[in-house]
Amino acid sequence: MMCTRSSWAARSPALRRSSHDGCTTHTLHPSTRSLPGYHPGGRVEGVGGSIRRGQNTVKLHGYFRSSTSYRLRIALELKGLGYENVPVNLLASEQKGEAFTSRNPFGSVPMLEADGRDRAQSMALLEWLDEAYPDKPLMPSDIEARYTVRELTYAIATELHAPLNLPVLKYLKNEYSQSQEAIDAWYRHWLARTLEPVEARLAQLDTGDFLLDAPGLFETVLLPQVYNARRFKYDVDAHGHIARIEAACLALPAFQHAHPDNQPDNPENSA
Ligand SMILES: N[C@@H](CCC(=O)N[C@@H](CS)C(=O)NCC(=O)O)C(=O)O
Repeated sequence: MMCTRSSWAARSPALRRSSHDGCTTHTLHPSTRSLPGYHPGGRVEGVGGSIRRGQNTVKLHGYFRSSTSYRLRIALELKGLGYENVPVNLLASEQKGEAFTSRNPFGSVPMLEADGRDRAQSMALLEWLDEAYPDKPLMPSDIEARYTVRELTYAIATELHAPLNLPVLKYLKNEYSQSQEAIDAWYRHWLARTLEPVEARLAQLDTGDFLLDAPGLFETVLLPQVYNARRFKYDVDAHGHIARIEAACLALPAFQHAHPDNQPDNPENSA
């Protein structure tokens, strides 16, 4: 029999992490921010009190609409960690320039500059952040609950994000001469293929506002994908559990601060 949310709790108290809203004292004033180019050497924007390990301030090199950068912003906010935001303009292909690829050979965002290293790959980064900054963990301590979080999170990160990534969409358009209509259909096809089983699993688990009792790794990876799904006019509301978790997350300051609408490199926020 499938383990429900309530039976988990009864069998495994470790599942019930202490609740926190991920609220930090950061105040964002997007409208007062400029739209900087990629200036990796300089401080572009401070957000709240930056975390320091050793002598280094953590810097997040990202793009406001990048779902993988959005993951990192949510995680940093949930953990209450300040950071410097270094915008990388994907539309200007700054991620492919020598200044960036000499530091991150993947040529993609996010890149986290932390502890004297330039770190790439969002899932590795999320796991590293949780290990390096264990306060307000993104993962529960119970092994079965950790498995559940990973099952759902990695379905989204590996099966959903990969075929919907911008270089894939560009390749379909430029190399295979696909119309925007065909690309939109591709996008919705792959969304459904993963969001439907995720929704079914959430129903089996009888989830509430969050997968567990506070947002963690799953919500950190889910929310950016749901944001993209809505941009592509996918009917997210047909998935009741996913839509409810989305609404509960968006009500929290941590998710609001991390949202693409509130980023300094969002052109809507330039004066
Ligand atoms: N597997 C990588 C994927 C990163 C990724 O695809 N980033 C996108 C933005 S969401 C990007 O930089 N795209 C520009 C490009 O690849 O040229 C990760 O999880 O960090």
